[in-house]
Amino acid sequence: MTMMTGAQIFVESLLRENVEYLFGIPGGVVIPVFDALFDSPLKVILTRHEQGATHAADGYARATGKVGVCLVTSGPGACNTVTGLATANMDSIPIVVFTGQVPTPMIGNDAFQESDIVGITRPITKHNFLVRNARDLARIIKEAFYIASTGRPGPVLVDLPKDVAVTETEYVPVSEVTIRGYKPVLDGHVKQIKKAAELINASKKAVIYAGGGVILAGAAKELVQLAHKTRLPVTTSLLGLGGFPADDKLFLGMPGMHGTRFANYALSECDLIVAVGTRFDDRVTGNIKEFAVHAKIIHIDVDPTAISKNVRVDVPIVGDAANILAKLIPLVTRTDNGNWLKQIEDWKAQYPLTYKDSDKEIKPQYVVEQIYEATKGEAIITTEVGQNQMWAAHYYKFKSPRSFLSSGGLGTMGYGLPAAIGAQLGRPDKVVFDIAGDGSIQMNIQELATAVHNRLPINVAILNNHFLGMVRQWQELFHNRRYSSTCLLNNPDFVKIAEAYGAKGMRIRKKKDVRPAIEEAIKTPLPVILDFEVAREENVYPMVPVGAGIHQMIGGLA
Ligand SMILES: Cc1ncc(C[n+]2csc(CCOP(=O)(O)OP(=O)(O)O)c2C)c(N)n1
Repeated sequence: MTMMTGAQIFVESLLRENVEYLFGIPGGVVIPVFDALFDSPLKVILTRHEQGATHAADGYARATGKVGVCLVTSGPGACNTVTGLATANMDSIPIVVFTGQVPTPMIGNDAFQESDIVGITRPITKHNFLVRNARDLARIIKEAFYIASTGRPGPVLVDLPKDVAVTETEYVPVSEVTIRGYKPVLDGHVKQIKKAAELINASKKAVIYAGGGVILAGAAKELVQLAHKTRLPVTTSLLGLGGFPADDKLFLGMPGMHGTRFANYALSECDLIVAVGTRFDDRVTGNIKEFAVHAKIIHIDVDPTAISKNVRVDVPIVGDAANILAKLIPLVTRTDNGNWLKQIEDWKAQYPLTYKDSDKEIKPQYVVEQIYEATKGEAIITTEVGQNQMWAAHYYKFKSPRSFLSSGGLGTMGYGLPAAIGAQLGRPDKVVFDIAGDGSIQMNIQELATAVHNRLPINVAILNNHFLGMVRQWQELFHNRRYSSTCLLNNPDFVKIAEAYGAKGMRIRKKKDVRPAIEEAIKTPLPVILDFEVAREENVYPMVPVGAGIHQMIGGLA
């Protein structure tokens, strides 16, 4: 019989899950757990804020496909994970967050640094646990990793009271998981798959619309096979970027509010949508009454509750996308869609995704294009939220899955820098860029210390327009240019901030200096902040105004 403390069981269980990194910050009730970690091979990445820890774990998970792990203290530490949990939950990212809790006899007594984190996070986690007894710990950790990473992935929180961590108990390793009521369906219904193939084969104007689920399921290869065999054009949601190579002739870019004209026209005119691992977010559909009015819809998703939630679906198929596509591919044929492809080519020629470049000022789109060219499309790009995110999505041509990491569902400013840290730790072989706004970067800029301490050569490209740009854009277009609370006139000197943290900082004011600065940053073995002074009132186009159908775009013809 092996006796161990809860803290020792915690370490042992994480090692059995092949965890390499834990992101977090210690505090009173988790000191025993951190003490057990001190002698273990697990590497703890001490962040400067718990929100940073959760986004770093999330970035690690998105970049590697493994589960990201956090460990924080009770009360304030636990509460600081809320935004990271909500971010991971909206985008179906597998992370496990361990929070310290006051000793079990004190729970509910407003003890020092107590918060009901299980109650607080119930609506923003896939599942959460309060561990009441050290004997249950090994099983709960096994279940937490299993739930986070199977079916539709998502964040799981495990609340760990201090007495559980210090109590000695018999350690019995757990290798099997059976959870009543939790059995993700992976196979897909054969008859439904056949029906889907018939619809595809009969279609004349079909479009494949893929989402982040394709990347999560590892189904990118099958998606390419399906598209090539049928000759169907492919559009991907923001989170699906990289799920289909952007340089493929069949690629339409992203649809929706800031989608390409040709993707939006294709979805509006098509006779069939083959939706894979996507949830028809309102940013994609626009006015739902006007969305794809001529189309039948096939929807493949591992989460049955995502199907028919936002749009009516003709052929629902519940299961793992890679699995289902592999069964679908032998049943489909090359479709008779020559006229449709010709129509799409015409739209592409008539309404290309482009912008008016300038030699007098630096255009933000130009910066993204230069990052793309300098990294040959091989980098991992994280983004903050706002115009920077949309320009990154449009002008970096993502070739492979897990190369674009961005907060889609929640739209979390402050995501990009910590996510870049997680991504660089998980993929040390990759060049990592956070494409940032001057507003967003200030939300988690303290994580520069984490990057410097761990000597991570991440690059932060700030598209500095001295505005909360995306909000300013809406104010310009829909509120008569009344720039209420969107001017950032007292930004700090980002070069000095970089230097103060021990990173490298560069300010770029001229177009000719953009590319050399990017190349220098890539060569620098330290974190680098590139502060690009860009055109201040550049807009993201095309744009679908709120309430309009996605065929009703404004701007975008350069
Ligand atoms: C945490 C958080 N607060 C507020 C917002 C609302 N919001 C969306 S975009 C945006 C402006 C972002 O400005 P900046 O980071 O400078 O990027 P830009 O749009 O200029 O590229 C704001 C405030 C948000 N998405 N997240």
